[in-house]
Amino acid sequence: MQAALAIMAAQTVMLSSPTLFSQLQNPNPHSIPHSFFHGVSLKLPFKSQSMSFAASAAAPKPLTVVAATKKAVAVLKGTSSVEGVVTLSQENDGPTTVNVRITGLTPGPHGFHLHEYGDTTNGCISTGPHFNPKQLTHGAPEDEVRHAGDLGNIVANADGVAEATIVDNQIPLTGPNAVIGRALVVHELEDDLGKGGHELSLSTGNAGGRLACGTTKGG
Ligand SMILES: [Cu+2]
Ligand SMILES: [Zn+2]
Repeated sequence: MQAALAIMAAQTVMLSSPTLFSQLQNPNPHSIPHSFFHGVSLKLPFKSQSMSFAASAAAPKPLTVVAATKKAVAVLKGTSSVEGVVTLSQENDGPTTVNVRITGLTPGPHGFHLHEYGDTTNGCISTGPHFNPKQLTHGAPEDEVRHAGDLGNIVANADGVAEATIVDNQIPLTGPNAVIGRALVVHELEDDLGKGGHELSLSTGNAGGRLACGTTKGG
């Protein structure tokens, strides 16, 4: 088992490194450092991070063998003509980048949130409240006190098209608070970001009805 893993890892390193690959093509077998495979085979630990270190040490350039990018997508639909596609991606433990394109909106700002449930059985109402694992009140994306799902507003242009790129630290695609299997929702009205003084400001931002929603699915 250990040997098999080491061979697999060595193959990964070989395939990922043009220099090593060309060395393997070289008819002169002495051009391959003998110690190289021994070093990898014997020292390679099972943790992928250490593998990255071992690979970097053996190769002339840093490798991206273990740079894990997680992706997800949500297709938003509703009862009106509002629809859209949202893609999410996260590299390792970094922030999540959310790319939004929604059409059919009235021009201007619309609340945009990640809601708790991926359930759309009874339309967007089934997606429940804003995703809120820390049990805080509603706020702006840049606020300390906010729901994790508070992504602020997206703004539709005169053609009713809203395009945005949101980078956020509270909606990871892995781990205990991963947002796969939840839902993205676009609202009728502007989200007041908790500051509107309305009775709904601290729960929903008083953003009105749910125009379209879609479950976040891992890719
Ligand atoms: Cu919402
Ligand atoms: Zn909220």
